[in-house]
Amino acid sequence: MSEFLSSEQLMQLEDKYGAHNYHPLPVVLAKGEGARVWDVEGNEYFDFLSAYSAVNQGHCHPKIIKAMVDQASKMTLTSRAFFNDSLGVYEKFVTEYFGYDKVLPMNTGAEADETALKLCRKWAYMKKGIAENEAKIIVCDGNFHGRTITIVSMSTDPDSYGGFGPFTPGFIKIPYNDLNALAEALKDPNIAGFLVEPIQGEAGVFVPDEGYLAKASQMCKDKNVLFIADEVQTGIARTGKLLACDHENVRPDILILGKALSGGVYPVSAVLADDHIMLCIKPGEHGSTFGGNPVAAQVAMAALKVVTDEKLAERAEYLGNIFREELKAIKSDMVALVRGKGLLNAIIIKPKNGKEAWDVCVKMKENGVLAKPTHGDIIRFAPPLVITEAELREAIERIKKSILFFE
Ligand code: IF1
Repeated sequence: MSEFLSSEQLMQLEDKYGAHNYHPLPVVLAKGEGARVWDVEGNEYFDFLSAYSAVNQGHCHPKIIKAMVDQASKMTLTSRAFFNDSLGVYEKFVTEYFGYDKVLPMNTGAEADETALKLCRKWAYMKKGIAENEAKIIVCDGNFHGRTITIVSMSTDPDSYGGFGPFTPGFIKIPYNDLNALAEALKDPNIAGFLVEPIQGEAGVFVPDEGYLAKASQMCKDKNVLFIADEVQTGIARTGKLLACDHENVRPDILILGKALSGGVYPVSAVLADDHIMLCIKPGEHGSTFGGNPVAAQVAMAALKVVTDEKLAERAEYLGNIFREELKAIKSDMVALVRGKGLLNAIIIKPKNGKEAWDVCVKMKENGVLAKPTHGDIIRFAPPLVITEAELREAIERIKKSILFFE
């Protein structure tokens, strides 16, 4: 094999040797720094996906990389059979950072969601007094929480669940952003929890009505039902606050974090809750070989310090307003709708002359902006939060040019 493989050759390798569970944009990335990435041929792009909001702190943030390299050269993994000298320090840091009694460390978002579901069920039996195996958890149509069997059992997207049955029982599906449906579902005394994304990401950055989260959380409290927020994608400054729930001063009973908890450097996820909930899980009842490992602990602390030090929430708020304003001003009937919060945004593309969101993304790629369509007609825009205003404005010009190309 030659030393340098072209984009074409690398794409062929993935096609030939990798499972076909993705359909990527035809760009092969080799390097990243801040809001910019480069393909193997050296072409430069603005990254407007940020690995689905994992890279909020920017690609290869030097402080996060240093934390990882320093720790990796000392000790990488002990398992939880033994203590390690990073975990407790991280647990103190992360619980104080988000304001909870306890954290349960995992690796991926899906694992953290699964953990939250198990914790909620355990609490239902130990504390709420629901009869064994009768607990139900309310979820929303259009949700995305990951890819495991139990998680796809909650999904209403046939691409996610189709062909993967039989499914895990115990979930009640209601429409998102519908408080009447929630009130109706909450009448069942066997409801243990309500699992919700503060903004639905996969559904195309669907922002619920103002007041939805606050009212939903209060309704859960009234019924002694746990309000469980999946902030895997919306959390860690993405929407202009540390958590998307902060926009409505909602404090979830169980908080689920992933992705940018590590700045996209390493798989780090977490479930946070207070003692009366978290201590329902006892030794031996849940865990993970890699969860809470020393590298993850050091990386997450560094990643969260960057969020504070570089005021990433404030940046997301400020830059997001510019971004939506400028995109709404594009004079093209292909732009049917612009929506989002902070730097988590999307546009709905109305097809024109047979050209749709995919074609716009291919054109944007040619013009140096990377984003990915979802559901055929939606393009998500989520640059790293460290993007400068000048970079953002340059990227907006490229996005405009790409859309106007089809006029
Ligand atoms: C893929 C979408 C984003 C998530 C929320 C849990 C997880 C995710 C709210 C699971 C993951 C991802 C995974 C990624 C695509 C992606 C995604 F398009 F599907 F909806 F971000 F927008 N909760 N989201 O958004 O986290 O186990 O992956 O660490 O390729 O599946 P994970």
